[in-house]
Amino acid sequence: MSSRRGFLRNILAGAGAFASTKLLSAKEIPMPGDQPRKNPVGKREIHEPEGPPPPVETLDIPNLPFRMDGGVKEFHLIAEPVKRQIVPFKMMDVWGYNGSCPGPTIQANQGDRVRIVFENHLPESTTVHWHGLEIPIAMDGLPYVTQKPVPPGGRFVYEFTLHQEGTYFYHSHGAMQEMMGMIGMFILHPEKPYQPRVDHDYGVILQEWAILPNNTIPNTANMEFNWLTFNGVSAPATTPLIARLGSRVRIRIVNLGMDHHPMHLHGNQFVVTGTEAGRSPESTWRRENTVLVGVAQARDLEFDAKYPGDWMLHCHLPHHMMNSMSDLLQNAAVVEDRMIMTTATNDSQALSQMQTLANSVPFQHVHHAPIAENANDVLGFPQDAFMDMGMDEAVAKPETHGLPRNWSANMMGMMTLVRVLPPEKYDEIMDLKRRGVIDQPAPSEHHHHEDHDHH
Ligand SMILES: [Cu+2]
Repeated sequence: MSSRRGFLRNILAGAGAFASTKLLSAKEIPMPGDQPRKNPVGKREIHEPEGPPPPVETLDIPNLPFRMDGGVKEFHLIAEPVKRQIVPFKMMDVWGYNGSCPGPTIQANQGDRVRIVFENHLPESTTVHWHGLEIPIAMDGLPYVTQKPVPPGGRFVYEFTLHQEGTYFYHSHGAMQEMMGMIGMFILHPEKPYQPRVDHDYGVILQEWAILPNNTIPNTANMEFNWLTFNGVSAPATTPLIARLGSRVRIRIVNLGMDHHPMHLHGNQFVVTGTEAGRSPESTWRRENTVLVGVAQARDLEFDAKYPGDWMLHCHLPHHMMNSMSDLLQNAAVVEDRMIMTTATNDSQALSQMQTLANSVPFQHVHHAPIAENANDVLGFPQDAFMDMGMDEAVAKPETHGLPRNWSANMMGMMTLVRVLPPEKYDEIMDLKRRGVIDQPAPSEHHHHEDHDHH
């Protein structure tokens, strides 16, 4: 019980750290589109545009603060080892920037002069490449070709003018370092606000990792990946994207890994309004609900949030909709060569497996979904039967407020919820966020599975 409290405290401390980062950046980063707004291309059906466009929110990742030096926006970017809790029961030792993996989001405006003072706190040399930016060759971050590698303890000053707009990213130009997590988003807000205006603007970085049981360090040479993340966390630890009913939503998705990810949104159609090369002309927008985000690509999606509900956004590759359960099996006699296989083939095995996990991490869980009496007589069983792993309490945050009990049981891998909420529900969550209140799901009775009886 005390360890559970400690765990919640850690979560709270983490949330506080993120909150303060957000406050800092909110103060330091001017809102895009300061210029007066014209009412554009006719009337929107469901809402009237008002105010400047919102800043981009890369949930679970802070913004990189800056200071003004004359007319130059100066950022400090530090490459360093980072500990990242991917889900409540799994920690990763990865590399990133400024204590975050992926690195903090850089937001600037089209036309800005920026200086990025880069320091290398890694045990090996590195550089920073600005993916898609049209900048002088000396700033391109290609080791030996455009600059000397930045040695451990060394620094390099990148400085350039941004004439583009859109969704970009920065990354190390070493293949293994990329797979250790060294990427961050770089948002260029347009001089003239995009039309139509959006009310919510979210950023998501897709990554994948190969981490063996009882290990915390990604195997960067591996070709099979057992952990798939949005902004450095796997579902159900991913923070839901919150949207007010009747608003327009943009989601910017960037992919750096070994696989392409078909990203699917439930219950809505969106249009792809931009790529890694910036905004696309409206004549090219087409309706889709699944968009392939290839390696090194960015895709901006927009849709009108007119259907209330908790709509899932996820990679549709089946293996990217799982978390490695092999960590569960550390005490089991058999670990199959399929890293994601469960060794449980019946009720009591599955329940004791769940109890093992529940004991190792202080979270409340519930039982798996019902199975047939003769399940074990059916060839192929089990498939999804024992994958359910509810952990509502351990991943609770303001954005999960009001989700149905055990919502987290089927959330795994590259997955999150887009919660389209009526105004009063939306305001309630915004209020919880402002006050930094962690939502606590209704408690249910504690028990051990040894005492479990069927119901
Ligand atoms: Cu995928």
